[in-house]
Amino acid sequence: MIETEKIIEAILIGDDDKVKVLTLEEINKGERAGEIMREGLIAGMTKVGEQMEAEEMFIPEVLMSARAMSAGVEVLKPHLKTEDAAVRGKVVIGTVEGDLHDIGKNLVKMLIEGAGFEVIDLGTNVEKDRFIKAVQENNADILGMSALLTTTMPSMQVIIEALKKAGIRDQVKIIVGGAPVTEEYAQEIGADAYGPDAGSAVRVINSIL
Ligand code: B1M
Repeated sequence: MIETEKIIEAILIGDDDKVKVLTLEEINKGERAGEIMREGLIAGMTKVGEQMEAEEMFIPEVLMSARAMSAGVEVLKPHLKTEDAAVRGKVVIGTVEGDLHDIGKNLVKMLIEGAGFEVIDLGTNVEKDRFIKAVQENNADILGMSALLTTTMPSMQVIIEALKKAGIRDQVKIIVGGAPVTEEYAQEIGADAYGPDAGSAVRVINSIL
């Protein structure tokens, strides 16, 4: 059984070394990487979010927790990758303008790469022209956009409209995700797909290509 409470606690106090050690212990015990991710690391960040909302945690502590989670993700990375190494398509991905959240986007990127796609990661705070340029220059099959703030979600629609204006909307499939994004919202703004989490994002990409 995964020692979820210990991992969650280590994330809450932002102890990256401890998260690394605990994650490794679970792997060595034979626990599945995806489950350690969900029940330990993501559950830890969910608690961080709750405490942030209740003003029991503040930005510097949240950043330490984020760093601790990333330390665990690094341990899990090789175990999450599949053996499918053939390049199956090109994916341009980024977090939209005004938004600096990248933990979820990085997880999605990691799993997409693991599924055999080439990923061009534009990072965070990506404004529309950079998305459009990257789609054009790389002749991308998929454009993935992440947003974690209700205030930055509308950028996704702005980018889709800009792709239409540039005449390249139909050349690329668009998937959107991030905590405030929903299936309904994805449809409303004209995206092709919505990914509620990293695992589903890979499944959805496979199904829309
Ligand atoms: Co921020 N933050 N934050 N934050 N932060 C949230 C999002 C918030 C919900 C916290 C809260 O109040 N409860 C809240 C947003 C409220 C809202 O808009 N409704 C919030 C706020 C308000 C803010 C600031 C405005 C705070 C301030 O300054 N006053 C500020 C904004 C900065 C900015 O972006 N301009 C801010 C800053 C930060 C930090 C920098 C401190 C840090 C980010 C560090 C980093 O990313 N490098 C941070 C963090 C860590 C969080 C919480 C606690 C955790 C986010 C996270 O990493 N979750 C978050 C609360 C929460 O979500 N519980 C919060 C773990 C991650 C694995 O999940 O990102 O949801 P998630 O990704 C999932 C899915 O959503 C999906 O798959 C992923 C894996 O399963 N997914 C996709 C994501 N992208 C996808 C793309 C896809 C498909 C699926 O296709 C392309």
